[in-house]
This record gives sequence, structure tokens and C-alpha cells, in this order.
Amino acid sequence: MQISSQVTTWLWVGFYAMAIGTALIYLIGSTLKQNQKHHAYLAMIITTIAALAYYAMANGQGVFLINGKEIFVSRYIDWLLTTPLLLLSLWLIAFPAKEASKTREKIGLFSTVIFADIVMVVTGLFASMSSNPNNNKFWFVISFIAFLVIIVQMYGPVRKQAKALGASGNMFFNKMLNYLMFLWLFYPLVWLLGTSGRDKIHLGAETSLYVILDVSAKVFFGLIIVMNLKGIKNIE
Ligand code: RET
Repeated sequence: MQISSQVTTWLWVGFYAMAIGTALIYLIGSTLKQNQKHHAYLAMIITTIAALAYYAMANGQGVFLINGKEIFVSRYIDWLLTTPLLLLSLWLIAFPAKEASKTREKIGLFSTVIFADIVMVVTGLFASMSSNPNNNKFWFVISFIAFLVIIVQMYGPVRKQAKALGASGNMFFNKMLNYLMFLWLFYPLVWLLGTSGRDKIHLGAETSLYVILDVSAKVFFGLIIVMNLKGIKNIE
């Protein structure tokens, strides 16, 4: 479908930032030791998915007019894939490499957070597609509750696991966790202010804010990880 040129420009900015970010993560990641390289691969998968989603959106693909509003379904597909992968990258930092035991506990914890994450994104899409305001509020509240479940799990049991990393590893994990969760708080805020919520900001502003958040949560997040891993023991 046809979208305004300001929106399209921002979507192209998103595409190029993700593509260049992927290349930078690759270059820096290639200097890592073999046992740490997978962190770079994961970061590159995240930015590649986003690059593809932005390319599609910039060309009007995966964008639908529902009840007179543009719904960027491509964005939700991007979130559905990349948010679990972002949580997985924190996970791979949190759990000390040498601790091979407790596998079932790890899988249990991980499934809970991933499930909450999927509920958050899918009900967020339902909320943006509801023409009835009560319906819109209902799905938003459900999505937000799922978001709270993620926060509680990440700051509770997952953060506890990272204590075993030792001082520098633990500090690094906490920094990355705070950085990512702080950024995530702005997504529902932009959503609420934007065309899916209260319509206080226009689609161009909404798109630009999402681009800034996405580049920070995906490109910068990945770059900070690959640039800092080298000196940290226990993280593999
Ligand atoms: C929605 C709307 C409903 C309420 C909540 C939301 C949260 C979305 C989040 C998205 C994070 C996206 C990221 C993308 C990739 O970089 C769905 C906006 C709570 C937290 C990190």
C-alpha cells in the first residue's frame, strides 16, 4: 500500500542502519575467539531480520489499511522474531558457561519468558487492529501484563543466575539488562501516543521514534556486546 514520503524515508533510514549495523557487528565479531563468536552471530541475525522487515515496510509490503488505520504487520513479525532473540542474547551472557547442570531449570525459565514475549507482541497486534476502544484497551492491558512477566523473570531468576559469573561478568550482564529493559519501556509509550493508541503523534513521528528505539535495541545492543566480550571471563 502507499505510505507518505516522510514515513517511507524513516523506514529506509531503519533499513540502512540495520544493514550497516550488521556489517559492523560482523567485522568486530570476527575478532572474537571461536567460543564467543556465537554472540556476534545472534546479534547479526537480529539486525538482519530488522533490515528485511524495514525493507518490506519501506516498499509498502506487510502494511495494511484496517479500519482506516495503517497497520504495520511487518513490524510485529519483526518483534515476534527479534524480541525472543534479544532475550536469548542476555540469557547466553547470564548463564555461566561452565555450569552445565540445571539444564531443565534453564529451559523452564526460558520458555516462560519467551511465552510471555509472544503473548506481548501478538496481543499488541490485536490491540492495534481493534476498532472498538474497549477492545483496544483490553488487548493493551493483556500485552502490558505479559511485558511485566518478562521484567519480573529477567530481574528475578535470570539475574540471580548471572551472579555466578563473577564481578566483571555480573556487572556486564546487569548493564546490558538495564539498557535493554529501559529501551523496551518506550515501545508501549510510543505505541500509546501513536496511531495505534491515542493518536497524539502522527505516523511520521511514530515511525522515527521506532527507528531510533530499534537501532538502539538491536544495532547498539549487539555492538556493545561484541565490543566488550573479550575481556570477560566465564562468558562463552
Ligand atoms: C506493545 C503494545 C502493547 C503493550 C506493550 C507493547 C510492548 C512492546 C515491546 C516491544 C519491543 C520491541 C523491540 C523490538 C526490537 O528491537 C506491543 C507496543 C507492552 C516491549 C525491543
